[in-house]
Amino acid sequence: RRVVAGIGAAALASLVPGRLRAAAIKPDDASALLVIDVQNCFLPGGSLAVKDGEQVVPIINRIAKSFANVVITQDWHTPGHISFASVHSGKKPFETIDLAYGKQVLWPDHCVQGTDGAALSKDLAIPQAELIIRKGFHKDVDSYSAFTEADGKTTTGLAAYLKARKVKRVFVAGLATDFCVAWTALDARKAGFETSVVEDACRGIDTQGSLAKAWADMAKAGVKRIQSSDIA
Ligand code: VGL
Ligand code: ZN
Repeated sequence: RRVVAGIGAAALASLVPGRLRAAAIKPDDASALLVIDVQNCFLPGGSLAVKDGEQVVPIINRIAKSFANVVITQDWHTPGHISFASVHSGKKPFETIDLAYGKQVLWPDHCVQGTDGAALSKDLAIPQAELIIRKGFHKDVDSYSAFTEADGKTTTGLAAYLKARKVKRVFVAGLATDFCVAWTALDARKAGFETSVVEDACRGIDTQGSLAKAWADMAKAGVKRIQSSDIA
């Protein structure tokens, strides 16, 4: 005889910690999906390829069908951008430097304006997307976030756009979890949006503990961590 009687296997499974399924989320007209930096440079063969980055594309295409409002971002750097290791003598990619606005991770050259590497993945299929927002186009300032540049004050206009469209909730997906996705989600909270990151619709770079730190910072800021299967 089983120890636990009178409870079905499915109900029992739902009691196992970590197995609790969130109630299905149905995006409404006040919800927007932010699709972050699904660009060739961050995909296999790209100059700053994120491991398994291509796996987010079909997931994003699927969940995007549930959203009336979709905003896509593009990292969009000048040649010789300050975030490129190649412009700092003696520095290599993934090292850091101190800039006027704070600590900056240095990257391989990537997402240079107008190049094929900066183009959105040709497999991204979100025809109803309403806005493509470009960021990181000031040569001396980086911008991981889709809302505010790394100087902490120059805005991209995205918060004002979303508020004008009466958006209250944002869902963030794309590349990379620990940089542009996380910074976008944190700024979304600062701007007063209910914010969820769709974990399996993102992949991370994970340099010097950045992925764990990003999830900790997001949890502290009240960003919800959800899965694509939670979205109806
Ligand atoms: C990103 C590093 C440099 C990102 C952009 O999209 O997460 N990461 N530029
Ligand atoms: Zn960049």
